[in-house]
Amino acid sequence: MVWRKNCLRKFLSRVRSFSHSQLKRRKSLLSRITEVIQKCDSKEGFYVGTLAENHQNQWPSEEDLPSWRSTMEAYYEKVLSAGMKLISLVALALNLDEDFFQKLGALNEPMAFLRLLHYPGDVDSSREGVYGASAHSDYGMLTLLLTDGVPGLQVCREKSKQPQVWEDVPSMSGAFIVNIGDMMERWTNCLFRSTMHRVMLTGEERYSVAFFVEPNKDCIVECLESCCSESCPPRYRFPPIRSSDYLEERFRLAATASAENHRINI
Ligand SMILES: O=C(O)CCC(=O)C(=O)O
Repeated sequence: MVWRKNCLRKFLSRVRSFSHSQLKRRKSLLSRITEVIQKCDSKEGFYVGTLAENHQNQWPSEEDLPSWRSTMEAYYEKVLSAGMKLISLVALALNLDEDFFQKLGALNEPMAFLRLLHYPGDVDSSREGVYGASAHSDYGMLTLLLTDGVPGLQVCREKSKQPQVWEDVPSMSGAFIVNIGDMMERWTNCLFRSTMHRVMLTGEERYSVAFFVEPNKDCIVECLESCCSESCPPRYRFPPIRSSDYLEERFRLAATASAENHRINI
């Protein structure tokens, strides 16, 4: 998916401006944390949740970063609308109506969120287990990822095979990288596989912006009829689940794993 390059370049410079405004505070925090934690992801992120009326987003002040909030909100709306179009294409590819996921109620109040990411260039990546972002797949329907062109992102096409083979993802100026998420994998009974990916540290500072399209919280995610047959029955490991229950469980597991790593390495 290709957008006007200039527009995306300008947007990334606004993302950097926030990161720089936080630099002093972050540097002292990061050096304290990396003294005690050996094995961790070194990414730093600013999250923007849904823009619905009662959202709990916290923004830098207008005085510190003029028009920053409005830039992020405009980006959020535009990328959400691009994401919805992509989801219509997924529906068509599955021989469903293009508004299938809308009719299902998956997209009337999507729990989409934006993650502005910074990977520091000065983290010692020689130790085993230190990544920009360790291997994972995204949880939702799909993710639109914008990067600043600095390498580091890798994908593993055959995620269940061992040993895993990782390929660099080349960056294309003005284009988004689109990753399928785990809920889409459940819906499609693995016809659309979620993308296992990670970010390696290269010694060069890197910025990226991930936009996660997650379905409405009450939506039930279950194998679509058009994606199963006698020869391809619904996978037993994918029973129907409410979208927000699924997300909560994944966030809980991620937090537990991260706490485990910290305990082991302190
Ligand atoms: O920074 C990137 O290129 C990937 C980000 C990512 O994988 C994530 O936020 O889940």
